[in-house]
Amino acid sequence: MKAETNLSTGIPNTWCPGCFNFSILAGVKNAIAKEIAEGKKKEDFAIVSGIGCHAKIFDYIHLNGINSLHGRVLPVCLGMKVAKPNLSVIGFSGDGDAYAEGMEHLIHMARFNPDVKYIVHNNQVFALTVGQPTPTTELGYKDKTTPDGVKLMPLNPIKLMLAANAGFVARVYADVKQIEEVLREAFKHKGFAFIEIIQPCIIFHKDEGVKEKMYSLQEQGHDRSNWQEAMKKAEEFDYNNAEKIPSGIFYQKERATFEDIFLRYR
Ligand SMILES: Cc1ncc(C[n+]2csc(CCOP(=O)(O)OP(=O)(O)O)c2C)c(N)n1
Repeated sequence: MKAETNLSTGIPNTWCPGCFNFSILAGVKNAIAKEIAEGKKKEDFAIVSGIGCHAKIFDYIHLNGINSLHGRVLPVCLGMKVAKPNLSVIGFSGDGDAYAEGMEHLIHMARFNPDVKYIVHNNQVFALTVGQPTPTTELGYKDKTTPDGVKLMPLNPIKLMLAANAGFVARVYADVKQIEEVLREAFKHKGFAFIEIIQPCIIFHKDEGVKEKMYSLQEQGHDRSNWQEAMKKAEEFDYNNAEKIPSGIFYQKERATFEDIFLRYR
């Protein structure tokens, strides 16, 4: 509890009251506080955010880092790892940030495999700029920019990350406990960890039954070392409607990291 308190900045919070970003903040702080209680120091961590509602998380966690540009979270994370390979680097993006502007970085980071933990707050809209559709917005979603509704199939980032050879691929709901648990697992994983958080936006993209449809892969005995099974599970939710939505760790396998390959002779 004390360690968690130490992670607070005291900066007034400007998220909407009731925003699920509060749950993400609490889950992340709990996970980091536990790492600190087990011997890590605050100075061992660095955080990076992009631009958007999610990115304000940077202001509310008392750790070193860089509030970077829209879509450029991952190259900044990689730069940090190159400069200081022992830093525990956590990146935060929105779905617009990660899957639109920053998409090329995401694919290559999964391939490069630096030991970076990457959290995507997926509310299926560009929230800060008032609700335009992103690459994961469902068919038919309407806003002022898209009055006839979205006509393009959403991207499935879990499938994309699996195809790009990411070594740790997870999805959880914006629930404090789930976030804490999956981030703790990600910290144990040596390599790039992709964690998508399904985060309702209480203004532009409400939950609409998503939480009830989610079930735990781990409780169902899913074999996270099986890539084909992970792909099958990823297909259960295409970001439109679904009967049930898998959550937890889809896939995990360690391999040489970017640092192992390129920074060995330092
Ligand atoms: C290079 C660049 N392009 C566009 C913008 C405008 N912009 C600011 S926030 C934002 C939306 C962010 O959406 P998302 O990443 O999904 O985060 P959310 O606000 O939903 O948390 C956009 C498009 C910008 N700041 N910089």
